Amino acid sequence: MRVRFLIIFLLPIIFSCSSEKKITLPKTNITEASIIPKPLDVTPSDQAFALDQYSALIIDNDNTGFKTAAEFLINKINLKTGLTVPSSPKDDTRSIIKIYRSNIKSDNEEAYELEIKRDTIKLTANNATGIFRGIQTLRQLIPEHPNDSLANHNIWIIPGGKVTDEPRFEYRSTMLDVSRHFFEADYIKKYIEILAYYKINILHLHLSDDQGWRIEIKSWPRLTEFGGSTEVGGGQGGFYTQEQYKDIVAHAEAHHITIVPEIDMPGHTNAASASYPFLNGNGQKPELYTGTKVGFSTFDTRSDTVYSFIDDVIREISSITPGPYFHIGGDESHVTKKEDYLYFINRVENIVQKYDKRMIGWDEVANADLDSTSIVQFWNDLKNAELAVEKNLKVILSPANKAYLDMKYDSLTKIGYDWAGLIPVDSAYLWDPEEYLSEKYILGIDAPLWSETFDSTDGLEYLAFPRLIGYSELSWTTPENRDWKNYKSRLADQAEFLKRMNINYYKSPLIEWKE
Ligand code: TNX
Repeated sequence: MRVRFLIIFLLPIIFSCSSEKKITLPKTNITEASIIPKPLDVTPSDQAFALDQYSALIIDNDNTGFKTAAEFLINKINLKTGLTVPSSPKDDTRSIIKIYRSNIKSDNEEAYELEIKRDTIKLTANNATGIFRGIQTLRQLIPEHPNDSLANHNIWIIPGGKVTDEPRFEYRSTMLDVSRHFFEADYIKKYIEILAYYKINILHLHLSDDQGWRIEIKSWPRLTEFGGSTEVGGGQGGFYTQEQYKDIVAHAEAHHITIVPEIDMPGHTNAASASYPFLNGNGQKPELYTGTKVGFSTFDTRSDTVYSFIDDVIREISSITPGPYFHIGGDESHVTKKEDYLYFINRVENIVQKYDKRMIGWDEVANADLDSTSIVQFWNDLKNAELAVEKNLKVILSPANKAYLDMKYDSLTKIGYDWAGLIPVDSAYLWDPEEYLSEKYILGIDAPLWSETFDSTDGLEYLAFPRLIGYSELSWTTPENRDWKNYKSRLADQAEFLKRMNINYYKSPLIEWKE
């Protein structure tokens, strides 16, 4: 009995210890891997890669961006598997992840190629951003659980084959409203980490609204001291100091994500006017506002002092924002006369350009005589988006009835709105940007999360996930590569990652979650 046990159970283990190379890995199929967003092209091979304690990493490039990306990968592998992958081969190294620059065919800034073979993984791109995107694909290919029956140690089996990938759109964004309810900088940093995993490359922060001003402006301190002191429902609000904002920006940069700051004006400005009453020009001193109605406030659009205030705000924020964009809001200015509104948008556009930024505004701004570099963000009125196209401007798509993360999933959802409709997980995914405009005018997609209806990060995550994951695929993946049934099963496989990250996602009954 004993001898038999030895032969049957121990011999294979002894054998595998003495020559690990002989381990036969189970068959894999990379085309069935649950990568989101789905890559442009995936070709399978039958040689899987064994990630284990004998794996190492090599970067043949001293470009710091490449090194930082490689360190990021080593850290994420460690968090997921517990392995410490050395950054150069050792005597016992048997498999190698190689990261290097090569002139891959695509000239897309974010393109990468990933080749997975028995003993090597090669990740190549023209620049560090491409490498970083490719790293996310690799992370997603590492199984959550090791195989512990092949040898006397754990092995994470990565399916073999080749991935050639690049995004469809350059602007793949989500917006977070930190004005209606405030969310701390540390939380924003965690959020950024999740966005990066799904290759989202823009985080648009809605930093001011009627209910609160959330970014320190050194030349106008009452904006945050007073204007930031409350929020919807009367909570204590809050704001980011410039140091905290810089920290968010740096964390985003480390994840190859650009922060787009928004100061919403001339409407949605009650918190600013409550702090400095000259801004509204109507002689009244507004109270702080903790309700949810919109469209009642406006700046005085004919006052030079107001424009020098705006100059200060845009100058200070631009100086700590490395990204190319500045969002001026411009929506729902219901109490601003049309001619005043148009005049205002043009003057503010000039200020944005003076600080070397490219202006973005909600779709109403298309009615102004805009510079060809300015961008219109469609949310509500398709006529405005079409007007932008007539003017040859680029458009960001955020159709409220498809892409608003604050819409309820169904009638039972306890938080969120339904003014633009209910958005279950399938209809959030099942549309194409070209239903609205032809592709050449579309810069990308932004999925906004307005925060009137929740004050906790649990609420935030419940509305954002899993829909945001679908928007990442809509903005990265070509229409030919998108398919609801296929997406749905890849989404089901995200459950373990979301759980490990402690994300309070909505367990939509449309998905057979694999927890
Ligand atoms: C419309 S979208 C707004 C926001 C609200 C949102 C609520 C847009 C440009 N304006 O002020 O928070 O609806 O869903």
